[in-house]
Amino acid sequence: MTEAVRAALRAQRIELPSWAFGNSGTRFKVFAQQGVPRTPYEKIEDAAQVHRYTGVAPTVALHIPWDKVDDYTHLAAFAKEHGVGLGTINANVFQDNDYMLGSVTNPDPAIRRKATDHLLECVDIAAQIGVRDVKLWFSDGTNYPGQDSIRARQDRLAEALQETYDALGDDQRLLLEYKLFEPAFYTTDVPDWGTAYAHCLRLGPKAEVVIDTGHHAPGTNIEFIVAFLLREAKLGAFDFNSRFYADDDLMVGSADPFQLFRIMHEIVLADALKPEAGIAFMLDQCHNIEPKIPAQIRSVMNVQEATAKALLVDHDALAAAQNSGDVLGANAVFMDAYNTDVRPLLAEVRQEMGLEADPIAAYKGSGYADKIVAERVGGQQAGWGA
Ligand code: RM4
Ligand code: MN
Repeated sequence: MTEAVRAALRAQRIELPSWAFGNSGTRFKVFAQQGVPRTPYEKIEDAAQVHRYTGVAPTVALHIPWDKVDDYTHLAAFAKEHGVGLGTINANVFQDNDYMLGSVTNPDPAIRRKATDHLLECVDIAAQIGVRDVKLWFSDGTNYPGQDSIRARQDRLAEALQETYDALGDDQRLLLEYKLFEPAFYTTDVPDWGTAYAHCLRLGPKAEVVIDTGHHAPGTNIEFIVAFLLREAKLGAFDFNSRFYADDDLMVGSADPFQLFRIMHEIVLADALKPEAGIAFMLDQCHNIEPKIPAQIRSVMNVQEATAKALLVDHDALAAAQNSGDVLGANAVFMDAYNTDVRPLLAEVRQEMGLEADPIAAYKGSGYADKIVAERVGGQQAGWGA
């Protein structure tokens, strides 16, 4: 049992978002930090630090156009030299003036064309570097009743998704992400998992749903959505983060570590933790007031801790209690696992992997933070919209 748990923890993979390393903030203020990357290359250097001390974060998701470069194969080679690889390509059709009334659902066909062309560009970039997943999130929606036809917007969305889907290579996937609201406040065109699921179902097997943990109404039972989509083989990926109120993008496992454990329990039950199961576990976070690299390291550790606890659930005892109607017994088995301190186990797993037991201390001791502050002077820091 213990060796199986250790092996699963060693094999776990968590993808980092390039944008977590750039400056970010709220609509009120972005607090710039010293040493922040100025180019996609520097973001990859920082992401490589997270992998170096955790050993389980070997890929970096890109956001286009924030990470636009002339030569993606060169960027991929650079990543490889730094011990990491490029991951999911994220489309961005939410920051252009043309998209005020929507991107792929815009009433203007010329704007829809421009947006869909960007999605196709993302599929092409992914193909150039041999990346499997293209992730789509749309800010599209309306602010006022009557502003546009809810139903026509679904038709336009379906059309753009179909064209993008048709461009996918055999080994590629389209990942469709939903979000309850914001920036549109009255209707959102992909507001929930049901809408994303229905579109993916029509598209076919290469289209799957992304669950961003921050994109639900307060109190939503996310593990139910996880269990349902896993059963339908339509769960493609997670965007992990934490929320207290809305799309807060705080460190995963910080607001509600118990929820993260419950999610990982469904993953373990479905044997979907291993990379071959095809679920991409990504972070989608912004670090507005805390230093970014250690915040990413902490986030990876939080996912590892929830995963370790989920792996420790005694499934035989749980099934026996469930099947005999032992409500309290079943809950006790579940809570025993959650209440286990898995930090010593994870420290041992890291040492087995040739890493230091405490990744945060190891990073702090490396001097990297001072080095980037000294070296990265001048130039334009990366951040929202950069
Ligand atoms: C969106 C969504 C996407 C992410 C952007 C930055 O709210 O979560 O996944 O790419 O933000
Ligand atoms: Mn997301």
